[in-house]
Amino acid sequence: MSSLIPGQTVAKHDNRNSCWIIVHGKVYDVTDFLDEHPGGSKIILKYAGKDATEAYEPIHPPDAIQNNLPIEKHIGAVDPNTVVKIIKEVTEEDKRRQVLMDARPPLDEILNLHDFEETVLPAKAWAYYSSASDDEITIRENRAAFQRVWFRPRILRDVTSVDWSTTILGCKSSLPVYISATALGKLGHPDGELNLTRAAAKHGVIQMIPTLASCSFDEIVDAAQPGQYLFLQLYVNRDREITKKYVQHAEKRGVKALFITVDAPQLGRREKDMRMKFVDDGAGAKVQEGQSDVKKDQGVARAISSFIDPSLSWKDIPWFRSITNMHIILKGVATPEDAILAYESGCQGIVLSNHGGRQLDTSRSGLENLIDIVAALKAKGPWPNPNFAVFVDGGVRRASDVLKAIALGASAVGVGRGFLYAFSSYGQEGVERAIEILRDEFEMNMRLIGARNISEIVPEMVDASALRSHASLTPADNLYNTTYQPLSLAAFRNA
Ligand code: 173
Repeated sequence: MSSLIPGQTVAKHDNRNSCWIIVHGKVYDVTDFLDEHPGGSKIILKYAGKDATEAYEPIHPPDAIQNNLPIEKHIGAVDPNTVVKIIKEVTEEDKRRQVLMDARPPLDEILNLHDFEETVLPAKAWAYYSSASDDEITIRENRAAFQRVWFRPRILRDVTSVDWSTTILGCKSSLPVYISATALGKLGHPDGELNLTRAAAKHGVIQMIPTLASCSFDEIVDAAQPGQYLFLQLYVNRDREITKKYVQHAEKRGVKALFITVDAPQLGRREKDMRMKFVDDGAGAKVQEGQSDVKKDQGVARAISSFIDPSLSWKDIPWFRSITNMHIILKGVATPEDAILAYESGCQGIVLSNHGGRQLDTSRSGLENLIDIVAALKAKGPWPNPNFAVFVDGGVRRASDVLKAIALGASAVGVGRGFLYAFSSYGQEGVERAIEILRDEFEMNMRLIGARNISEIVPEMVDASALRSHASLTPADNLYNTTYQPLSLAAFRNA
């Protein structure tokens, strides 16, 4: 066994010509990697010769450095007794957050999913999570679309007992809702995605694990209870061997379905997130000074997404089928043409999604696309089709939103940000509270529309005639509008 490296030795490698950093107790020589770092070299140099774990952790998959840095650059384990503890400076932003955390409403006063969105989040997390692409038209349309669908409730049906549980891709679920994948959970809460795993276990909800989780895949699966159902969201790597290993490992560990993201060959420009770079303490400040080594047009997400393969195509689907027996679902389908291609290529389902408004701005909502897509699928095969599921996500905050999607043909609905905000502000308990709120809303709404179980929610229970009318007037969505922060223009200096 090689001996431990003294912190003093590491500290000598504190510059561009020789740059070592410590991450999770291991020493790495990143000198040759400096110029390749997607987030720029300045941010690494800030930690040259020091422990970078705290800065590294929330925005890198845990094994990123082991997997990407050549093995000869792995110097060894540091002697923990010799590392100068970096006392994290308490910033104004940390103080602001603490004040907000202390002033949070108690959980029992949180009455709906919007309540979780009041910005208790660190500014960086909020910018990354809440942002959407370009003018953020689609993210707002995702909510507005639900408001253009109206209920046609049925009465006098003895709704003493109502049951909103269902089966999603063969997996029992206490809600017709699954937790959709969102990246970088530790930006919002130190336990990251594990908050979701633990809450999902307690309440019989299915979690979709993101490829770019802050926790490692195995940490998440290890935190799950025996028999707990998990899905996996997949970003496909340019190196297919990496993807193959990842997918097969997931299958071995019991994941039931693979949701391949197909709407992100390049990440959308999320300007709130990009602007955050300019106020960041590290790399961002340097950008302001006009240094060129940080790619200015990158927010957090773009900086870590360079492995995603834009050449992914329909030709790859048989390959996925050949490497796994998991259900294969395409996440990010928006047209009947592609829905039919997915069906004919042997997938087990699709998610009608615009990636929470974070990809192609002014793309239509999943809910609106559902109408044409269901019509096209009906013309092709049995409906509902037990072998082909149609999911919707984007803008879901209420059980009534979910019921509308189900009435129009969705099997279940994904909620991403709603749960993300819940754990960012309140940890696991927040997620549990969010699930309870949805459960209460399902109970009430099912009774009020006259459906005793999911199969009684039928198209006739909604009037979607206004859904296609993007100009129709709807009452203002006050809760959403209150937490929505308008985009802003570039800031003047010292103005
Ligand atoms: O929407 C996203 O931010 C996202 O999907 C993503 C993609 C790559 C890296 C991080 C997040």
